[in-house]
Amino acid sequence: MEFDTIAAISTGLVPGGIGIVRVSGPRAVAVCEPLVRLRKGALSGSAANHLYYGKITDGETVLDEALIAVLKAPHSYTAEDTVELQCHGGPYVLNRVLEAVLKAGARLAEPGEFTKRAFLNGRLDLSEAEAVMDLISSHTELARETALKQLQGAHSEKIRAMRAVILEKTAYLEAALDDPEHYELEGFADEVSSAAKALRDEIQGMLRLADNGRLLTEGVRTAIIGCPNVGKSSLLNRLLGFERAIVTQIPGTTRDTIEESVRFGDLVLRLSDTAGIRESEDTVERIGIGRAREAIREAELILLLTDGSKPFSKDDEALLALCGGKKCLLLLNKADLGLAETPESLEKRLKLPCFAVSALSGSGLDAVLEKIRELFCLSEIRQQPLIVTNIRHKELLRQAERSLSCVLDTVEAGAPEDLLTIDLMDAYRALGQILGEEVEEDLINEIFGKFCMGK
Ligand SMILES: Nc1nc2c(ncn2[C@@H]2O[C@H](COP(=O)(O)OP(=O)(O)OP(=O)(O)O)[C@@H](O)[C@H]2O)c(=O)[nH]1
Ligand SMILES: [Mg+2]
Repeated sequence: MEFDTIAAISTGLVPGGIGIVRVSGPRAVAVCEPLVRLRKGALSGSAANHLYYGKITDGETVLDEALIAVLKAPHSYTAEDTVELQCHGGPYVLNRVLEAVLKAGARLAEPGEFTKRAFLNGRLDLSEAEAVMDLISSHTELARETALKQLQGAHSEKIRAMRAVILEKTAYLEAALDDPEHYELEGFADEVSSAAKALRDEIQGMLRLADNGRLLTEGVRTAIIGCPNVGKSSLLNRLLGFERAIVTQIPGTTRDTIEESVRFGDLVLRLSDTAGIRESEDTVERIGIGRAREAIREAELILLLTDGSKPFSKDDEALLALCGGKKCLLLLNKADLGLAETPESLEKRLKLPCFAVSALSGSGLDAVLEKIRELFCLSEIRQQPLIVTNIRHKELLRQAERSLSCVLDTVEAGAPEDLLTIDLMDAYRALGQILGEEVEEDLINEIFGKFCMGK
């Protein structure tokens, strides 16, 4: 495939020590040649994979001093000839250098286009290329680890291994159907069935962890809810470690939903502190209460807070009913004032995990965080060699799972063997699309379009 030569600023557009203008394509060296003044010789005569010190010029004007890296295909990020101009990291300087490069004949790269080239040139498969974006946007150790494993091909390897099994079975089936004299089909359906079952189990395992994996890389959407004045905003502030929300002794203090993210080691919570829920005449408060209900709907975890120094009330009970079907923890706050009921007795009665806490002193909160880790299988996930976080991959895994289920049904029903190959090939194709095989161009453009500029 023949491409044109593209350029972009590959580092962030904020002042920094260095900033890089990357130029990639068959004419990368030719485009940069007239702009670069080395101490000795010309850029075209320079050795590959070396760094050179030189000046970047635009006509007579010296724009910057830079280190210039010349990388020759296929040993570069894009697998094409690449020149990296490592300039001073000021947005204005970098823009001037980029302009000069464009004037010299390069085209401005689209977002993600360098990575797209790496994919189209076969250096990365699609799953690996997508991992680049995940790595750039990772905020947690788990997200970073997962993205890097994916980038290094762990996912692709597993998918390829699964496809190899499917292909082998399909090939035998096809051959046997074509040439029944030389290939034995007797008992083969059972063999296909056990292979399909093993693959389906593996995929189901991946999907199960995928849901939790996403929560842990993006953060668990957590709503703090409760009646007015029970200490919701105090809890938010305590978890954040600073006074984010206003706390007063007046019920109805919080009117709007407040959202903040906080990290405890590997656990990331996207907390929303909500207005205390009660019947209210006050218009602003009523709107706030509506938002609190919405926060419950969107939450993946609910921390239902009560004033533990008072008995569990009818109002608390009504709120608990709102949380039906969600992961929910009951926190008996203000434990420092003495508890009206023990967490153990409430836990038995309400059948949900209860904790005595104090937003004032912070006591009891470590146990709550530990419980959340347990609820979302954090330690189990950490031990997994592989977690699928990409939504596109998940959908394709689901498709493959469905096709394999059809294979099992066909064998079960004793239907003719040629029906098996259709579903086997569907599963094969769905898995292939994770790697970028048989993927439509539009989809490729959409995937890379989500990348940042210069990547
Ligand atoms: N003793 C004690 N007081 C607390 C604790 N947590 C909160 N309070 C007090 O309870 C009152 C209400 O606290 P907030 O955090 O504003 O309660 P809230 O649930 O956000 O209230 P609304 O926003 O009005 O619904 C304040 O006077 C806090 O100082 C606690 O753990 N122990
Ligand atoms: Mg509040």
